[in-house]
Amino acid sequence: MTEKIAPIEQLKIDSNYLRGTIQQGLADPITGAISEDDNKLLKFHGSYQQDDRDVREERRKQKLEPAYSFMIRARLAGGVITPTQWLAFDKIATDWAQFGLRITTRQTFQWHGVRKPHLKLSLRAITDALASTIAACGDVNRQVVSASNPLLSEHHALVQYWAEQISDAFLPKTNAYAEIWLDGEKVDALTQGDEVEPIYGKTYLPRKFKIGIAVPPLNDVDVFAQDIGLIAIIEQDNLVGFNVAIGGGMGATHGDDTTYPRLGSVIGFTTPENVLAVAQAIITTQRDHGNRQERRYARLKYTVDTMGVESFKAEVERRSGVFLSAPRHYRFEQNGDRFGWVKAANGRWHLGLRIDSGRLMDTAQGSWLSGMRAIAQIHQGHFRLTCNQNLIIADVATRDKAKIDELVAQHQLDGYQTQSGIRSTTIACVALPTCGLAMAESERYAPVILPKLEHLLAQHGLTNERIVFRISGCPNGCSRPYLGEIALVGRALGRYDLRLGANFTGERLNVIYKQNIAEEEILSTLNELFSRFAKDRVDQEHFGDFLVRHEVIAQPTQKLIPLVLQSA
Ligand code: SRM
Ligand code: SF4
Repeated sequence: MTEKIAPIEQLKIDSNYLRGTIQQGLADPITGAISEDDNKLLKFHGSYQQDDRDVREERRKQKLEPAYSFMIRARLAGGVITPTQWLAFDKIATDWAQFGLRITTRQTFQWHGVRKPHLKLSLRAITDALASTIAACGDVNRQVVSASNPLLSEHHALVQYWAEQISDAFLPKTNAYAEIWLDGEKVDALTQGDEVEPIYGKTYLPRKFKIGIAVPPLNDVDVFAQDIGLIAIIEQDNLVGFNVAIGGGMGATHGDDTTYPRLGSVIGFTTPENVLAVAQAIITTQRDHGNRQERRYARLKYTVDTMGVESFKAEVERRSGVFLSAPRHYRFEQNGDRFGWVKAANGRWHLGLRIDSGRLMDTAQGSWLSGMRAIAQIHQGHFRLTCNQNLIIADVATRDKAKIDELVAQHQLDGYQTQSGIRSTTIACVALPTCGLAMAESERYAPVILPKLEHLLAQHGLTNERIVFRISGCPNGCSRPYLGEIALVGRALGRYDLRLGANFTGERLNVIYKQNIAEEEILSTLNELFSRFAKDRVDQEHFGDFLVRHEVIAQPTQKLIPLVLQSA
């Protein structure tokens, strides 16, 4: 007997290529919401219905419907945007959204709190700015993330080219997007040709799918957290190809050991010319072998573990006709961002700015929205969003640096100059009040816990120590917490699992050190470990490595990189 498919699979089949009744739902003035089924389909268009959880209970008592609104996510391959796009996005944030602009952990913008009547207007404004939101969420390949900064060297520019090629190659082909949001107008990159989905078919993929490209020595995309991680291999100053890692992913469920974070397995090397064929073979293998009965096992990582890495690789080679040769040597040095001015090979400048949890709003701590608007009005180059929720003002001529510096200082965007080591690496996911899955605070907890950690670190002379710190409001892991040297993963309001021991380069997962603890215990536990670290570390040893060497935590079980490569 064949197993029953998950309800969402039937919904996709019945949706007429992602149309459902979204259009009718948008036109219904009685409610601020759309139907549950349409909300599932809406994700494929790059938006989620949410409600303000801060007022949920109060509204329930008053017998009001929840305060519905929509989150919108842009699709920006490699996170590159122009000043004109910046100004258009800023206008959407100012006119129709509630919490400014938000840079995500996948190098794009989100807008939160957009009301139903403004949803179509916002998506239209995004496409008018020559961007889109298609397939920014949903069971499809999302935008491809890629190493910052695209203009730093010729290799970075080439890698950006490949990120765009791959991102475009796996866009859905349905006309539904143009029909619903653009009144049927054809927009070339969005609606190419006939309405068939040659790669996805009617049921698209079993689950979300993510691709990222890193350029060593910087693992700023967390390449081993991607369904497909591509590691650019540069030999004799040429981009000769990519090592291919498959089956990375972070999401897990508390108390369910059958779900787990996993680092990508490196299965081989391919040349740039073959990378699209290899990616397509991986995607279609997942399409055909991924679990469509149990959604919690539907990510590529479970398909890879069910089939076995070797069989999966053989299937990819068979489908693509490409032989994957032995992985080439590479070495990562860190997985966070760099800050301040960096001069590129072509003499142009790039300024890396740190943003608390990627949230761009005007607050007492900095006028991020108006400051960046003023910069976008005069900037001649590009902007680049990073996977660590930060921002690069890219491609600046030497003569324009002083003006940018002046605006940065004027709007208090210069915190990067004085930040502590731990602050420079911190990522916190959105969580409350918009995320429907949050169990604890994250973005709003970061400014509470960080000064306390900074205080402890200062007492041990560790203010400048860069320790990768991640907070997530639930185990889904949107801040990639399983790659934090220190991580807090939400269990309930005010309670977190404390995880320790990932490494500084994003190549080792951490493990749970203490479960379900509150702030006092988090701080006292870390205080003791910081004290030991300050006294007993050797040379430049990182915190996570120290904890493993001293067996404070067990050696994590999954070692992803064949040792032969690490020591090569
Ligand atoms: Fe995520 C779901 C926010 C990156 C793993 N994520 C969600 C939702 C949409 C909640 C929902 O399903 O109702 C969150 C919306 C919150 C809000 O109010 O905005 C959400 N995820 C985010 C963002 C905005 C976090 C951030 O602080 O920046 C990131 C948007 C990225 C983007 O631009 O596309 C974000 N999410 C990630 C990452 C990190 C990454 O991809 O590098 C992960 C871990 C990697 C992975 O996919 O394994 C991640 N998000 C999840 C999961 C768990 C998936 C799984 O395999 O179990 C969920 C839940 C789900 O899919 O059912 C989820
Ligand atoms: Fe929401 Fe959980 Fe993702 Fe945080 S990790 S944004 S709480 S789904």
